[in-house]
Amino acid sequence: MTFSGTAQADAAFTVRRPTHTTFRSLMQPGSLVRVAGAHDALGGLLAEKAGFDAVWSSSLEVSASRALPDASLLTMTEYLEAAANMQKALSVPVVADCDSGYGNNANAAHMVHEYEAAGITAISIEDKKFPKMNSFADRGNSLVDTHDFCRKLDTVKNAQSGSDFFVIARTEALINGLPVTEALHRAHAYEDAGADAILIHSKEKTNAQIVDFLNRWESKLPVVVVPTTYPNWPADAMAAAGVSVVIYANHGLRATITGLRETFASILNHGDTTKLEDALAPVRDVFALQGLDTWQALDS
Ligand code: SPV
Ligand code: MG
Repeated sequence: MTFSGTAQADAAFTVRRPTHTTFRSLMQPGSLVRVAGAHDALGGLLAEKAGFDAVWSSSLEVSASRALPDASLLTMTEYLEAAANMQKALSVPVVADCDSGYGNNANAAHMVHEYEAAGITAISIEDKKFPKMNSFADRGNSLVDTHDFCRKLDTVKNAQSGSDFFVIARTEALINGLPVTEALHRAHAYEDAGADAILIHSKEKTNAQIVDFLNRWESKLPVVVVPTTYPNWPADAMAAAGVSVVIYANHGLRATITGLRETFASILNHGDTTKLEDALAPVRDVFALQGLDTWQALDS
């Protein structure tokens, strides 16, 4: 095909990365922002196409995708690469799970510079000591002193260059068996230190602890929840209870594990793939997710 030089032809020969919204722009009073966990661009894209407002670059998922525990084994650079690769493919914002900030205050400041430069508009840091362990692991974490975490938050907020960058302060007080009063005390202190939202995490089997927290939360600062162990809480009820952001942190990963296990077992057990074909995404579907037509047009 010869290049015609018209505006129409230009459009046909263009591939552009999507431009993405900021996480802060999603925060509207009274509305619930729904976020899905992922560990790569394809998982993030499927969440976006399903209608999620944002994607959580989960430390559990990213480390599991390397078949490693979520225990500060990967470096900041490796987590950043995963988050940045997701953001490059998406129009919705990525919320990067930055664990405890990858070290001391200096590490956390450097982290902000790097994440912001990579186009990430929201991060979460938690009040665990480095190295951290996943919140649901039997051998848990110790928390940093409230004052020390406030200094880290203050450092992080002062390290950002744009006003849009959004910092979620996550308290693990309930995870560590401390009472709701301690979680509230920490959350209010983190607000005073400059946090843009509070993530209150719990490993209880019901939402009772979180509802108690919300009822006693004397602030307009958005509250973020991660209902992994208390799944029985519909989104509209969550919003009515005062939740601003819900993160379904690892459901994509767990569905992938189930799907791959069943698929691989079926192939070996049946001797061929006929039992699976109807349930599998066609290769054309893979091509569509890759944007193959648009890329092929560049050299056609
Ligand atoms: C993650 O998805 O990595 C989280 C949530 O931080 S949790 O696994 O519950 O700690
Ligand atoms: Mg995590």
